[in-house]
Amino acid sequence: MSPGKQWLWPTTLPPGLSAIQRSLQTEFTTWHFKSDGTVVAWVYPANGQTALPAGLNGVLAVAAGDLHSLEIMLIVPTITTVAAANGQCTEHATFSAAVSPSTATGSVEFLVNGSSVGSAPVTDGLATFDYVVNMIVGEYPLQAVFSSSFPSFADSEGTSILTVTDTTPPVADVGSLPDVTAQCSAVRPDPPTATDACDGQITATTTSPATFGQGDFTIVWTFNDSHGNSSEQSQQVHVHDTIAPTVTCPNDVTVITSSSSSMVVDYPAHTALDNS
Ligand SMILES: [Ca+2]
Repeated sequence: MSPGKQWLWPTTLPPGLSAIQRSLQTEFTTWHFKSDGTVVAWVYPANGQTALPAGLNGVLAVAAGDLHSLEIMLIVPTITTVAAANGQCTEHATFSAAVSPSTATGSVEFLVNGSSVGSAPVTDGLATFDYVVNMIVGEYPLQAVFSSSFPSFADSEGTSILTVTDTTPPVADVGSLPDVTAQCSAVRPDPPTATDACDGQITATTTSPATFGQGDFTIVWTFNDSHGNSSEQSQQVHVHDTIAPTVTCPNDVTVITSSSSSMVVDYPAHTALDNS
């Protein structure tokens, strides 16, 4: 026979019974599921108890009473929904599995790519699990396996797909880059790095020239990940000659003149050195 017409929880128990997990009552019969997996039937007013029989397909137990023989059928819950919020490579994804009937008690184990990643209890027909993704971009099979804590509910399984995406650009490793200052000219500094959740460390690229003359410049560094996301970081270059030339005076020139009026004196030109 199929499970009964009415669930009663709690219900009045026959005297002397303990460890009753749940009871089911029909028009003429009440039977009780014990936490050790046995079943007690309570019928007018005799009661009989039996352990779980082996080899009966879909039958949890048979309990004999005074007027009745009861076959307790296995209730097979179904996982109606398995969902995974899309996850980024090293971020969190939320798995959920809806179990029907909602009275089913137990837990749902989640498996990604065939490997168990953890389990969550079923509450009001729903199990949710926070999964820290540590995988490359792609699609992975997701399984949800319900295991009942109550003997009249069978295990059940549902499947879905975990989609790991990358929509997050790389994040620069330092908040700001130091200015480059020089008097005469400057060489473009080494490129900075950034860290990406999916690609790891990324080295910047730029279209700025390799050297800079006099003036103020902005180097725009670009970090590109392998999934079309990018971020930028700028660095200032200031090249200004602020040092005046240094004059070197020639040595004194001493001449002996035979004229009292004038005399031509030759001396080398003055020179100056500049830092540029
Ligand atoms: Ca990325």
